[in-house]
Amino acid sequence: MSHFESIPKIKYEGPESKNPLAFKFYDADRVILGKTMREHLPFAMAWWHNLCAAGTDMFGTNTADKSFGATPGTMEHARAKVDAGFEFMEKLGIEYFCFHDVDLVPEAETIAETNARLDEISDYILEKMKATGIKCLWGTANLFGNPRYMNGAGTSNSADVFCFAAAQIKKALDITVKLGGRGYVFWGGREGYENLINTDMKFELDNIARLMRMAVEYGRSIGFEGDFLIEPKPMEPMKHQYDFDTATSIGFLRQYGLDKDFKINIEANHATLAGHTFQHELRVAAINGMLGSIDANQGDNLLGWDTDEFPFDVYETTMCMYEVLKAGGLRGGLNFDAKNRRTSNTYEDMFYGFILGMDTFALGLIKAAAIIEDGRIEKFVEEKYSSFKSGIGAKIVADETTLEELASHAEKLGAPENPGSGRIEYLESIVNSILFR
Ligand code: XUL
Ligand code: CO
Repeated sequence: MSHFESIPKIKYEGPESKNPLAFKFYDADRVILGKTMREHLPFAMAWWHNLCAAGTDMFGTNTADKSFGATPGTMEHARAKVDAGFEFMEKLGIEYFCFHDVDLVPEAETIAETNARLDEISDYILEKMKATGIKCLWGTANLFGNPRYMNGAGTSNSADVFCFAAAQIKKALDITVKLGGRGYVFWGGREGYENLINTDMKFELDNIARLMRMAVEYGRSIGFEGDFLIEPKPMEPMKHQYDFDTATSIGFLRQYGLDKDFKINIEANHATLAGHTFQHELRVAAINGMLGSIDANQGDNLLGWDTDEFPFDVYETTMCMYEVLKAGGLRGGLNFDAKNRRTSNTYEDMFYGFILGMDTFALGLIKAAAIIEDGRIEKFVEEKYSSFKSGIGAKIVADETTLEELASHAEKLGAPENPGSGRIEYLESIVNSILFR
């Protein structure tokens, strides 16, 4: 049975096409810098936004119908979501999906019953994966929705709640391994605090590190070879989230000896909430060898929360793909952690969202490759630091000098040297001339 009968397979028709159900820029087999677009852009569908969320917000209930012909809260509905999800991904040529445990099945009264449901649905998903070639990018456990997690999961004050979290992680890892997932994500849902007045920050951080260490030990013991990933976010739902940004998360991982098993999953809208650009977060991860995966979405400059919009800002995706290309590609993929606006409430809108997002990243890839091929920006940056290529600069970089030698070098120079223009406006105009040619 088809859930999206009126929607054809989405094809590439080129920038001139006026067909709303066609790609204008995403041409899967087109080769860019030696790899196809499909290889550069391992797109994934987020089970939660696409198949579960139906428009409920703080002020009102669902506007969209995600029942897919079944009664929500039943296993029949869980299976219908699998059918709809695979049909959706096939029609768009999306090759990966990501899930939380409770996106797949309704949570039951007991852990044993929930786990039995997860076994059943993952069998069904596996069948679909075999039939279509679609793969699992990453799995995770939802450790924030249930009221038991109101004070956190790995950072909860309750040892019993900590054990519930462990049980969910264990099962989510089982399912991720069963489905061949490339990664396992820890987004610290309620791992943070509302107020330091009632919080033992050091205790909470030590504890969540313990939970992650046990997850790594268990995961490796059942044959999980992929990356564990932290997905940083500075705020929301907690006022302060411990995994504030990439630098903070890397510091945490190194402090607790978890950095060999973990990488970072960078979400565009989380970067901007942290007061960074998306590009900044990618660069920090890349230079630390921690660039794992991307949650592809976009925030809103006027709103201070996580709006999870489908990306349409080509400048942003260009700078993202510039970082990804320079880092040698992604280990993970590009998961559209994005949802339709509440007012875009039809099945067609679900497709329009992905077409927009995929085209925006395809354009970003094309333009980032063009910036690299153009070479002027990279050449400028290279030359900016050229004083370190010879003379005293080369000695500094080779660690072959002392503070005394540098001081006497400076004394001989007399007046301080002008370090040279940063040429920001010139460089920005190069980006524009490549974007809009
Ligand atoms: C929340 C968020 C999550 C994670 C997975 O802001 O991004 O959906 O991606 O738990
Ligand atoms: Co996310």
